[in-house]
Amino acid sequence: MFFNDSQLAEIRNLILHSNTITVVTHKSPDGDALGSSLGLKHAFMSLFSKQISVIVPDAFPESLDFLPSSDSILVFDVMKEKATEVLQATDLLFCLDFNHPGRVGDLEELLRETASRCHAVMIDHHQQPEPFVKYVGSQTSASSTCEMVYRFCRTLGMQETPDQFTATCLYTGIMTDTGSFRFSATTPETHIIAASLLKANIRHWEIHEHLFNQNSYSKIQMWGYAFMSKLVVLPQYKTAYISLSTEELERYNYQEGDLEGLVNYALSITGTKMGVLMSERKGKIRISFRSTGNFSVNEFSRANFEGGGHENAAGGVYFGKLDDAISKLHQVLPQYADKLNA
Ligand SMILES: [Mn+2]
Repeated sequence: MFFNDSQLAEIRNLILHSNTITVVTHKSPDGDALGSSLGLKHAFMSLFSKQISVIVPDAFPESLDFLPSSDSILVFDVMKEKATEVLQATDLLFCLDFNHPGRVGDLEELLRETASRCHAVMIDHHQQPEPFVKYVGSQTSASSTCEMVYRFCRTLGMQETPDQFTATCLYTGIMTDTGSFRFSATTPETHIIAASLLKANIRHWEIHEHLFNQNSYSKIQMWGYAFMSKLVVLPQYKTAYISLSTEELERYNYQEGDLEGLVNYALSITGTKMGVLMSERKGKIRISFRSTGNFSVNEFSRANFEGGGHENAAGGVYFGKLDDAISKLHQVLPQYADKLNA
């Protein structure tokens, strides 16, 4: 367990005596971010009859609309006033699926303020946590934050098989963050937890359907275009990358989440050790890194693209033009040639 017994006792006490509990998760929230946040919300409802507010920095993909109570989420970008009001009234804050205040975008200042003013708990599985809260629940080996939230709630008295709403949320995050149970962080324990969640009679095939079988025609066309015209393979560095400009995204009617998973195809090319996806958003370049084996994209992104994450999956950013971001990638790769070819 990522909290010791005395921390757990303190946190339980805080939950019991708090009037306003709020969950915040990271920017561009994914299945694990939303699943853990809404999962905690539903679990606390059953366990303590407590209402939790969930705040996300910006919009989430429509494919996650099916999550129970997703309509109650406050999106900071478009509901600044209400979200600020809630955070200012918060006396217990949960930070889920991120470990650095820089991961919440425009919400950062307000988050730092709230975290320093009230009691705050982090539950997260990314590398190198920054201890900006008192209770740092970090386990970098965990498959997902949802798996951690499951174990956390179990210590608070949750049944092995929780209610259907909680189970749906937690299953979604475990499934998406493990790449449908195939990434190396998937353990026997992960499967045991998933099995316990399935016993709540959740409709797991529908979850899969929502997440992976709802592609728009324009998205599939964009992926085809990316593969045909925008995929660059650099065999000398065992690296493949895809870059997409705002103009290209708009040409294919880009919707939030449309690029989810695309980077894995760059990595899937035989002989490739690192896959990179760069996309131009509002004047900055958002970057996804994936790797296999012992090449750490966490370190690579931290050193060159102001990001980080996991050893084999990380995010980054470049402030400038897309062409310059590509040049920077070409420029730094030679320093990593040995590691990439090891
Ligand atoms: Mn996660």
